[in-house]
Amino acid sequence: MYSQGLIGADGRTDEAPEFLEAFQKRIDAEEKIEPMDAMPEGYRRTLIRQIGQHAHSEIVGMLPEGNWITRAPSLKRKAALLAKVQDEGGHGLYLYAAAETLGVSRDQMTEELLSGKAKYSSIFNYPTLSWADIGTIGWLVDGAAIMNQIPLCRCSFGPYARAMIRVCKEESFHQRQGYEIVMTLARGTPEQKAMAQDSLNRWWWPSLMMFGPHDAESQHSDQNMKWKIKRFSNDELRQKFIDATVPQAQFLGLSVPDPDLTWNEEKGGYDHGPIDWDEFWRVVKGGGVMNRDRIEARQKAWDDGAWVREAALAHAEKRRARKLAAE
Ligand code: FAQ
Repeated sequence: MYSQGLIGADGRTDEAPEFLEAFQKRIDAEEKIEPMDAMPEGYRRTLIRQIGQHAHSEIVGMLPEGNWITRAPSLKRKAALLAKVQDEGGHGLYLYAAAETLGVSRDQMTEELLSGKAKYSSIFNYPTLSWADIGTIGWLVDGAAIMNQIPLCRCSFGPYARAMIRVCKEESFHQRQGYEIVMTLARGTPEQKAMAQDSLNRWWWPSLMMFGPHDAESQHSDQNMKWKIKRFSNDELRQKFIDATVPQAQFLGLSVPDPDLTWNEEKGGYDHGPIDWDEFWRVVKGGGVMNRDRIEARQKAWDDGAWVREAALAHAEKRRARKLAAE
């Protein structure tokens, strides 16, 4: 992925201090930065890294749920799931387009994903073992995505912020359809309720990991908050997610798989048990159950789509030549 390198992010930069100060003033005044505006190289690279990772996550994120379209238990469930998976594909496309305005091509971003240089969200390296997982993904994974993305609607970079508004509206529908699936199971037979509980047990901790490492370990947070790309830290968003989600689990009569989870009256939120960061980094670095399958599936889609890209280019070239000839 695009590392922030030596420019900007760590304070070392070749760019004039007056330029960086003037840019920071625009950020502090809550002005939106647009693609043709002058921007520090570190800001541009950070956005390419984050938006690229986000786009890859949406596209790879279609795979775990896509796996269940043919096995959805009714026509209604199939139609809703199909629409959801298509929405995620749309989100990936807006995000690739937003990143392209920063001077990176979609081909470059795809190459970085396929070569393992670019990351995508750790959550999509877990398998979907039962129908309940489809409900749980909508409830928890889309729920976590919304918690992270609502503040991104106020991101300082205009195209990213604007893309997030529509994305959040759609994610909000996804979250509700997921919760409704889990509610149906939780109110069903004892076997169905057990299936919902087993799914919550498997997805709870990976969902908390979606917010990224603890603040003390988060290498990009400080600079990203200064540039108003991020508005809240990883831990702040994780806490908001836990506080919103635990009552939803209680309402369903399901238990959150964390024996240390306790309400802390003083802070007005839940205290939680330790997150297994070894597991997080193992999954991020390619050692999760599904990492290999996910990249193989993306590689196959890229290879199978080569003729479409070639045909589109040939068609565009023909049109251009025809237009030139007519001039
Ligand atoms: N997985 O310094 P920080 C969705 C990496 S969309 C993998 O804290 P930052 C919708 C991070 O990239 C889900 N890698 O980084 C959906 C960095 O590595 P790098 C995706 C992770 O950028 C639902 C390193 O660790 N959402 O779910 C993860 O300040 C259902 C150090 O971390 C977004 O991408 C992780 N979980 O904060 C789709 C939202 N966490 O790049 C289908 C936008 C951290 O230097 C179905 N992104 N890393 O090599 C963000 O808000 C931020 O990038 C964070 C990370 C919060 C993810």
